[in-house]
Amino acid sequence: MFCFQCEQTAACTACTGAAGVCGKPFDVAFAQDELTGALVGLSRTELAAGKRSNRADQLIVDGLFTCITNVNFDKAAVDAITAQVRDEKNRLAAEAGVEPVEDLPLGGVWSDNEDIRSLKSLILFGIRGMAAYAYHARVLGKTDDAVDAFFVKALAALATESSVDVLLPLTLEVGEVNLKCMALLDSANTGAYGTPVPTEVPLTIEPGPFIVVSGHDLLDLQMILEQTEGTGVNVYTHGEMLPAHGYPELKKYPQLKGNFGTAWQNQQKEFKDIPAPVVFTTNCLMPPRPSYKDRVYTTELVAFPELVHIDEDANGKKDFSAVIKQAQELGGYTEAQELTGINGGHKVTTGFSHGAVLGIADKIIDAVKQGAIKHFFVVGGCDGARPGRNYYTEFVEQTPADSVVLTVACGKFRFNDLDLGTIGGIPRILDVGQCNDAYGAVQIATALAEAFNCGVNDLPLSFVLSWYEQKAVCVLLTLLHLGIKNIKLGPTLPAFVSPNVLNILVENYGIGPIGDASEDLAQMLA
Ligand code: SF4
Ligand code: SF3
Repeated sequence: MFCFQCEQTAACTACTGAAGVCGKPFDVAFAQDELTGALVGLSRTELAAGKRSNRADQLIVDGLFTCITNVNFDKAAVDAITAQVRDEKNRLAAEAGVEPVEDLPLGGVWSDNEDIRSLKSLILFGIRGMAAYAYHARVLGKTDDAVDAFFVKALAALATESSVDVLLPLTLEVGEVNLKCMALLDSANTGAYGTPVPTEVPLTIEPGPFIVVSGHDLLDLQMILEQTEGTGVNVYTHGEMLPAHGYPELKKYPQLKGNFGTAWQNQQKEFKDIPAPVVFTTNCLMPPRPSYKDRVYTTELVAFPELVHIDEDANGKKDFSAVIKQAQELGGYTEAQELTGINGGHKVTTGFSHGAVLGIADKIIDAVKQGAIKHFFVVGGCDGARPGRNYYTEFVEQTPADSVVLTVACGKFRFNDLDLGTIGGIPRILDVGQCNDAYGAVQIATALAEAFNCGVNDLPLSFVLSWYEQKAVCVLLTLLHLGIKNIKLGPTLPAFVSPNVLNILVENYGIGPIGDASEDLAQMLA
């Protein structure tokens, strides 16, 4: 196998053995390459036919999302999508009277000249990330033709383009289109569930049966909340589901009690002993240990052999009664469990969406004018297992008292339980939401720049990002597309960025690796 798409790739180079560091076996890695190659064949056939189909749009989103790290470990599930992709390709070709284009063997991409391989990887991994966002918008009934058309263009380019001059602008176009895609998801989420409001989320688990819901998909959480009503079963978010607490249409359910656990990499330890089932709606699923395997459920594109997978029926509804029944049988705790975050805090806050923050924009702008707020930091991105990630806790702890930290994605669990106080009633840590809510962080930054009549790069604002999987790749490309300079990235730089491509990023955008937290901070404040 060959896979180097995530931050924990073996020896910071590539996973090439019998299984990846994430636990993905070689046969699943091959199946995912085959699926991706089939998506390229489908896309090229659509271009030859001069038309797309809804079915193909859906399959492309599904196929790309399936290959994201920690989503799908089930070869049969991957192969089933590949078969549907090929069927749709042949159907489309026959309908249009063109020859179906052959699938692309991905081995050729992995063994290409390192700069071409690097740019194609940025494009492929970026659109995989973007597909996850398109998927969540799609389940809420929202699509954007420009986004779906771009998947086709980018996939086809993996086979047809081989020059830096074409691939480099296409890489930045991933960022441009991903901005549209994040905006689409933002409107889908706020349209369905309202504009998030600042919300305090307890970390205490109350007595009685409960379910833990992980991942990014708010529709799944909504269905679980509807189905647990009146059952006596409480619901706790986990990982990237935490920001759900801020949405009015989700927080209205009294059984949505709080958040359990921290970021994904701690799940094998955290899930081991809980008397409750866990539902994974997206990444990041780790191979479940035998001690809790019978309590883990998957849905959507998440799959792992032998775990119970909950599929939707013809009306798009899912039946979570097996999960609810198991929660009742396990019974939960008999006494309240006062759990804490990584730093010992008993609660966290979320819901500082762009809608909520821009609602108090006057207050923030006044605080800046009066010198009460001197600097903003966006500290966001994925968490992960590498020890160097303590950087992000140290960094946030050391930010000065006259600064505000905006955060998105699961990396926040390194510091979101810290009590850094408030500035004129504004909390110093503002959780904007999930990784896709990087869109909200961008909206906030743009509004600040407008208020001060300057560019985003002229603001006292610094970006400190952590990455793990492919959604971080598309978000990073969006920030580069917006011309944001001097981003610090860690804990390591992606293995798929070649020295020449890195040089381009450094020269044009001043992007650089994280170093020592206090030195980096001093440099940003200078
Ligand atoms: Fe390795 Fe990451 Fe690929 Fe898993 S997703 S096989 S850890 S590079
Ligand atoms: Fe986390 Fe897996 Fe990336 Fe949406 S849940 S950010 S790592």
